Amino acid sequence: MPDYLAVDLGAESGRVLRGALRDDRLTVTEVHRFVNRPVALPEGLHWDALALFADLSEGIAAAVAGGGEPVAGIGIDAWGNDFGLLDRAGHLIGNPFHYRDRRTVASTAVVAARVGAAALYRATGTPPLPINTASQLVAMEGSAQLDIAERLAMLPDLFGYWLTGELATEQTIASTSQLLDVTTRTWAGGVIDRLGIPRRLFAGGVVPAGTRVGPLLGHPQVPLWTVAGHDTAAAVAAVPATGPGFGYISSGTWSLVGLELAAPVLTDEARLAGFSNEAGVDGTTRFLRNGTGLWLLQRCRAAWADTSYADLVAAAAAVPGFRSLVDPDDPAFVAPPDMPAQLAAACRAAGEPVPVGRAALVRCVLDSLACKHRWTLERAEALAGRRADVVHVVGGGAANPLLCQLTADLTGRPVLAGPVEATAVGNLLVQARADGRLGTLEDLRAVVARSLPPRRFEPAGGAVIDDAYARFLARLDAGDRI
Ligand code: LFR
Repeated sequence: MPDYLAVDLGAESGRVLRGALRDDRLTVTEVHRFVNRPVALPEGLHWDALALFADLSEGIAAAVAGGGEPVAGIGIDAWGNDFGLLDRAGHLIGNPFHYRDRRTVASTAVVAARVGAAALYRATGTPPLPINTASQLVAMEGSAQLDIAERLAMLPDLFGYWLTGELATEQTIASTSQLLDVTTRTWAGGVIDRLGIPRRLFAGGVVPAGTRVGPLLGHPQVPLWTVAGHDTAAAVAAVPATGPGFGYISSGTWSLVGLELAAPVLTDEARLAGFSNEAGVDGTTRFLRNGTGLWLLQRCRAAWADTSYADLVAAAAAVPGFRSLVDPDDPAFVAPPDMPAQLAAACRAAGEPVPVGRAALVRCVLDSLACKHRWTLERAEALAGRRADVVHVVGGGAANPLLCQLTADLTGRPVLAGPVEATAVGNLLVQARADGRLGTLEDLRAVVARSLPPRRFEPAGGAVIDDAYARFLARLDAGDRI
């Protein structure tokens, strides 16, 4: 029985993992891990695409040469929105920008104004967000780079192109652009024209997850498959749900909180509440809101340098909860130079007690995230007219027991936590299915539930929780309070 390789790129690190599917159980082993270090240049914040490619290539070479079962495929997933531009010779033009680069602060409103906010949402299912590919391309208007660009490659597709020489644009990652038609899942030509973005960039069309792209240049016996190229789509495909009535939180740098639906919700209410209708595998819609997640904790840990997540979370569990609450989506948290100081400043400005010490700050972050998880889940339910009986937490946050317990307490639903490696698991299982070894999405999820059973957290409930949530609501922008 052959194995599969997943390249899983996250904002903090990248990994190459090997997946073995035997007797309907998946075993995942990490082969190679590397840091993802964004680079700030005077003209903007970039991803180091060449370093990422060198690292992932090294991981693939080690996995293919490493003995054991032959490798029958490889798939790449990454965060959304970001892209490289290729010139007419197929060469990368400049360094891909990071979605946190500030150049889109003004262009996001321009995008909405050119198409009309409501029309744009009905066409693409995506609300105006500065991270969107559309906002980035409009910010590049008139640049020499855009002038000579012939094709746009979303990041996982760019790496796939470098591995195989073939450029295929995968549907789930394309749906993070705000340029994909939410109904037909093909490029939204009308929107692209209204935005003044050159149509030629999108000439190649879009293919679904599970398409064979071609053999790897360095390893001709190994094919590249499109998987769910968007990490969140891969993670949601790997939710070990046993029935339809579930909510999910893909919890990492971001908290993606939402529901899986058969059709998009394109109402003005959904748009104004900031919900996206992202493409999932098999025609599903990921109706979710893109919220700030463990980024707050990641930047605190980076500032403190000498500590581990496990120690910080254990310390936070030992201090009193719900003392200080902030809105994780406060724009001041997007890219502050000093996150602990920014959190303290936000508490001070809101009249909340300023957390003293690391444990209290981490507690403030996790309490606030759990409150925002509840707000987002309830909004999703109200907008979609569907209730979730359980909440699946997948991704790095599933390894954070305090965050999972708080999320159960706040949402009042059982939380089923795991797998932590959901993105890689989704990536691997989409390949195995494309290779003819699995059937429906439910079959994929049953494999996950069998192989990596989730940990259950029961909600506690009580007056403390209700009071905390009422205080949290007062911290939100007036338009967001419900
Ligand atoms: C999560 C994620 C989110 C996307 C954000 C930025 O890793 O892919 O879905 O909104 O990163 O691209």
